[in-house]
Amino acid sequence: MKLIGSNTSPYVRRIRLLLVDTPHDFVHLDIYGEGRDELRRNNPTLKIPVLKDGDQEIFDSRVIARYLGEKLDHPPLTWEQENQLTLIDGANDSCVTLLLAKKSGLDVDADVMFWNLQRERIMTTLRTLNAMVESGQFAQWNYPAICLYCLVDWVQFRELVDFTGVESLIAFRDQHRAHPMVAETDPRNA
Ligand SMILES: N[C@@H](CCC(=O)N[C@@H](CS)C(=O)NCC(=O)O)C(=O)O
Repeated sequence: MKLIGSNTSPYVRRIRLLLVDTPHDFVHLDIYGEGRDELRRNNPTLKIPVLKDGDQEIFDSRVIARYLGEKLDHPPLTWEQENQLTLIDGANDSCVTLLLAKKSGLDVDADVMFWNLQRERIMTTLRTLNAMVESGQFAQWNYPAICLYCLVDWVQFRELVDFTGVESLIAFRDQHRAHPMVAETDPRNA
């Protein structure tokens, strides 16, 4: 099995943590630089992660997780867990949008509808996730918890969000630093 991604992407990190006990090759690509041709060859959506298992190619972390879940005999996610992933992905997608806009030299703090919508979504989803953490819904180190960890740690690393009022997310992150492969996949070491 081969996982194509980058060593900073939170979407890739979640699959690396899911594959912790599964032998695989990890290929890091600089998707905005010299790795872009390789990305073009591997995924027309031009996004990472991509999983290759023999002749089977799988795009999108959510589908990769479902594929691996079936292959590795993990129990399927409950509808509540699917909703947790949708909340995490909602925040994560808007944060990626803000980061790419910043890297493009745009003023993401401007009071304009597009940036306001991203910031509003990020804060409504993070507040909901913060309350879920406080009510014990992320107590187990399972796939949704892995995804939340990767989101929070990456958002803090990229300095995209003020965590005032959602500090339980930081406490959650700090509690889970010691799990296998978490330190090895830290985007700060990329
Ligand atoms: N829904 C996708 C999102 C993946 C995604 O947005 N990955 C980012 C890297 S963190 C990416 O490839 N961005 C490239 C781009 O937006 O041009 C998934 O879950 O795999």
